[in-house]
Parts: sequence; structure tokens; C-alpha cells
Amino acid sequence: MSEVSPSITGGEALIAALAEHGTEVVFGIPGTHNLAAYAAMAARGMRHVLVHHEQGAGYAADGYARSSGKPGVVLTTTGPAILNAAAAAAQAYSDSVPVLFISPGMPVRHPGLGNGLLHEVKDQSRAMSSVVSYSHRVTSLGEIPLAVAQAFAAMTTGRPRPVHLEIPLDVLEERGPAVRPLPMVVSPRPPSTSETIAAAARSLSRARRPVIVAGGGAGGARDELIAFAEALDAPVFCTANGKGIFPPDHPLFAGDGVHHPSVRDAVAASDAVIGVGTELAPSDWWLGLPPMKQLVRIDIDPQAVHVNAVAMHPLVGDASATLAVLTTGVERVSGARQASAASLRAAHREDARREGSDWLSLLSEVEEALPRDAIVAGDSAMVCYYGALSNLPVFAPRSFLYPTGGGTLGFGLPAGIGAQVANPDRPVLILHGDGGLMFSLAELATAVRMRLPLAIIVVDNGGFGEIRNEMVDRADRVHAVALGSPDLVSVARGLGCRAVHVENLADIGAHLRSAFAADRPTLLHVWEDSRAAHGMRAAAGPAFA
Ligand SMILES: Cc1ncc(C[n+]2csc(CCOP(=O)(O)OP(=O)(O)O)c2C)c(N)n1
Ligand SMILES: [Mg+2]
Repeated sequence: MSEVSPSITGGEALIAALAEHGTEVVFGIPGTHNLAAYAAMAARGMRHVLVHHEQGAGYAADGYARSSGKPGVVLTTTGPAILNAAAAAAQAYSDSVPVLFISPGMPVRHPGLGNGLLHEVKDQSRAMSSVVSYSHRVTSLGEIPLAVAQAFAAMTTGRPRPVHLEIPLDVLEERGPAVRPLPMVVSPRPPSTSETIAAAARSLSRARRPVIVAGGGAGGARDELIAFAEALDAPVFCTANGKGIFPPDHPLFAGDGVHHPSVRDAVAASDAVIGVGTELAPSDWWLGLPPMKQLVRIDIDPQAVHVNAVAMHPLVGDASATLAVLTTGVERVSGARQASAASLRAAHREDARREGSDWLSLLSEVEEALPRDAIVAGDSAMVCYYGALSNLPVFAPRSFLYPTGGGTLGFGLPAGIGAQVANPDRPVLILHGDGGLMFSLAELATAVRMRLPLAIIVVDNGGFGEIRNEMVDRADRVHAVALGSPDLVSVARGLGCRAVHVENLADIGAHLRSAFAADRPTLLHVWEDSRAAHGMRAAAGPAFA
């Protein structure tokens, strides 16, 4: 059912429709072409987070969505502005994060071959459609609320993914009556038929070495996952986006991060692998999937249930609902496999510590000081994927924000800002490499303006460490990786942060505690001690010291 509003502008229709669907905050930057939307936002008192670059708005909305489970909303102006956010849209797509990107577009009667209007790009909507679930250009004021309702329908049912809406700049300014769709009521997708689930349950009841792999799609199914794992007495591994869903202090927890040899061995030796809300993607398994004797797979997306591996039991449905039915069907096993979970966990831990050895002394200090309700936002730096992913526990779902699929640099800081906006009462720690931080450095000023008590640890090895190591390992000449460590402490202070170089890692805990209690962000700079750091510092010469 819908109501007809009195005469409003396109901008008002947009903001009203967003509010109708529960949008509380918009991340973005105003420009000549989206002023009607900003006017409506200001008039309504809708919260807006002003960033310094549209890519930051995209990552912040992503961090907001990942940490809250609610869609994030980005508003940019036309052309280069929305293209600035395209990398963030692609990142959200690759990790199944619901973010609505909204931009104006060229006017309705704009000639298709272009006439040099300000911000004009060849085909904005097509550019965006290649990195989101779909991009839609509305052509009338009355269509705006419908397009917003459709976007929210797409983002909140089935597999969550980003959407782009383009509203011609003349339509944003136009006045007219607008239909106001009421928000839809979403009920979880019903699980696969009970017959299919029963067959999977029978099969699982016969398994002697079941292993569960939980991905981001299990984010809302923590209780059901625990009940299922306990009923089957099966150890649980979590992927990067699944980290925190299964409690790391549960006896059946086997480890976060599935790229380790020990996980490959466990999966190859298992007679029943159960994948819950996971793509089983190369960006998680790194070396490719190990062979699997039997795969039971739960996914909300009928296509994803067949991606990367053939499932003997493909179960399409909501993870919570499907796990709940599956649990009632499996024969309970009494604690006999907890010992094997413990040995898998020990093997995983050994792999993780070996791989992360250069960052363990930092991460153990962090772990000691980090409150259990903390959120960790990481960047695509070695300290995160070799370090924190498998060596720094988080205790709640939606609490480890990491750009798994896109592997994009510059994600961590703005994602942490978005997470803090969504969770003002939880401590947010951001972990960055020096190279990736420079991609989004300007957003430190956003966090200062908003007085966010973020703690940002930047692990400085003097440049693009991972890439330097790859060059060395390929026996290539090391080239174009040494960034020379600008004085990040002074820069951060200049932008209004608290900032300090931490020489003694034993002081990290005290710094973190005071950072989380501060009235603005705190940058903690540490030198990395690794082969990459030694190589790049030598390359940078004496100026580095
Ligand atoms: C947007 C983007 N550009 C380029 C890359 C390629 N890349 C991957 S890791 C890396 C180095 C990152 O350096 P830093 O953040 O300091 O982390 P480190 O590797 O030193 O741990 C680069 C350039 C990328 N992942 N994303
Ligand atoms: Mg680096």
C-alpha cells in the first residue's frame, strides 16, 4: 500500500524514501548536482557524515553495514564523484555487503552522445553497473520512492549486495506529487524442503569426522551455529568474514582463517564438510580448495550454493532457519570429538603463529588490552592477513571488518569510522600498514571532526611490504615499493589526532586504553621488524633512520 504526498522535490522524495526504510545516516560529499537532496536531508535532520573523498564514504558505509547488519547509504555528486566511490562499491560486492550508492546523473533530456556538461562521463550508470548488483537510472520523480524500495528489497533479502541509483539532476530538483511506499516486511527465506534437509542430516549423522566452515553469510546465525556444532560435535573454522561468529573460547572452535595447511589437512581428512554462508573462495583459501569427500552447503543464494565446489547436499535458505532444522535431524554425539577439535585448534594455532611471527609481539599486547566487545577494522596489510586474521581473537559476529574479496588498500580507516558511527559505545581498533593508510589518510580529519575515540595502529615497514617480498621471491629487481616512511605522527597531529610513536610494545595496552577513552582519534605508530622492513629501510638509505 502507498500514500500520495503533497508536492515535493525529487531530493525530498529521495530522503523521505530513505528514512522510510530506516536510513539514519548518509555518508557523502555535496556538489552542485545533488543540492536538492542535501537540502532535504538538512530540513529533515537526517544525519550526514561528511568525508574527504568519496571512496572514504563508500568504505565507511561498508563498515557501518558490516558491523550493524543494516544497509549503508552513500550520496555523491555526478561523474568523477561517484567513480571515486566505485572501488568501494566493488569491494562491497565482493564481500556481499549491502551498500546503497546514490548519485545524480545527467538530465533526462541529455543527448546520449554527450555535450560536455559539468561532471559528465561517458556512461556513468554502465560504469557503476559493472561493480554493483545492479545500477538503475530513474526517469521521473514518481519513480524515486519505488526505486529506493526496490534497492532496499534487494539489499535486505537474499544475498546482500551493493546497488547504485542514479537520479537525473533535473529530476532531483523537479517538484510534483510523489508516491510513498511503505517499507516492506521481510520474513526469512524458508529453508530448503524438509526432505532435502533430512537427507543431509542423515548423511551427517553417519559422518565420523565432520568439519564446519562458517563464512560471513552465517553472521546472523551464531546461536543456531553453536547448537548445530554441539549437536554434531563438529569443530568449526571461520573464514575472514566469518571471524567472530563462532566464539573463539568455545571447545569446538578450531580457528579463524582457512588458508593454513592444517585447515587443508583437516578438510581433506574429513568425511563431511559443512559450509555455512561461504563462497569457499580463493581469496579465503589462497592455494585453492582441498579435495572434499562430501560437502553439505547452506547458502541464501541459489547460485552461490554451487560456486567453487560441488555440494552433495546443496541447501538453499536462510542460515539460521536451515541450521535449526538440520540440528533437529542430526543424531547427537556426546563430546567425543572435542579432543579432535582441540588438536585441530593446536595445529591451526601453530600455523598461524608461524605465519604471523613478525607481528605476534604487537598482537599479544593488543589482545591483552582489547575489551571483549571491541570491533577490529583491518586493511589489506600483512599485519592483518598474516597477523590479526588468525592470531587476534574477536568475540562477536560482525566485529572483524576486513576487505577479503577485493583486497583493497585504504579500507581500514574509513571502515572503522563507519563501524564507530554504527556502534558508538564499542571500542573500535583500526589496523593499518603504512602504504594503505596513505590511501585514506584524509579521513583522519573526518574522525577528528566527529570526535571519534578510534585507536589506529599503523605498522610501518617503509612501504609496500608484501609486494616487495613478492618481487624478491620471484627474483625480480625490487622496484617501486619503498615509500620512505613520512612522519605519520606529525601528520596525524596536524590533522588534529592524538598521535604517538610507540617504541616499546609493552606500552601498547596503556595507549589503547587511553585512546578508547579519548575525545578524538589516536594514531599509534610502530616500526615493523620483518624482512620487508629491513629490505625497504636499506633501500630508502640513511634518510630513513
Ligand atoms: C587499491 C589497491 N591498490 C594496490 C594494491 C596492491 N597491493 C597489495 S598489498 C600492497 C602493499 C600494501 O602496503 P602496506 O599497506 O604498507 O602493507 P604491507 O604490505 O607493507 O604490510 C599493495 C600495493 C591493492 N591491494 N589495493
Ligand atoms: Mg607497509
